[in-house]
Amino acid sequence: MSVPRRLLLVNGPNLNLLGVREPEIYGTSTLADVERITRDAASARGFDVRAVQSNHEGVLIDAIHDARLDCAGIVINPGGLTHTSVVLRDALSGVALPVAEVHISDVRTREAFRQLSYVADIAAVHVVGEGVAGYATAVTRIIDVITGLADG
Ligand code: CA2
Repeated sequence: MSVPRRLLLVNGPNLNLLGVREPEIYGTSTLADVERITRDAASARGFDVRAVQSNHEGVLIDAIHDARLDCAGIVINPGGLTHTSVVLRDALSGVALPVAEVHISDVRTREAFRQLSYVADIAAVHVVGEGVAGYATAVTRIIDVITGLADG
């Protein structure tokens, strides 16, 4: 079976507030901007994007499970669930698609609790601290993994 030319973009809890609160940390771009940046980067490589953002963990898990049917990879900013959620990690490893983990801020230089990611060791691509442009980086690098141009 051929590989679908589609990515799932997942944005976790509170990322709907992008551009509305805490611009000093997360910038002024909105979630709509993030989705456009992601679609444009994917489109440049002949991929389309299904985007989901939710403040509810189960909605994210269901979207990840559904990606198994028609997506070739997942670009995810799990938000605060990065640092807490075994459930999200299990969903990602369960579908066995290549994963790119993105963080807008540089989590390596913030509070100690942000240094732990339950997703990091199952992700093929990691992008941190590039602002919302990091989503385009993540798309390019995960498509390289999907198409065999890189091994992550
Ligand atoms: O830097 C990132 O992208 C984070 O994943 C963002 C999460 C945070 O918990 C992670 O440690 C790092 C927070 C998402 C909430 O986003 C907001 C945006 C604007 C205003 C308030 C929250």
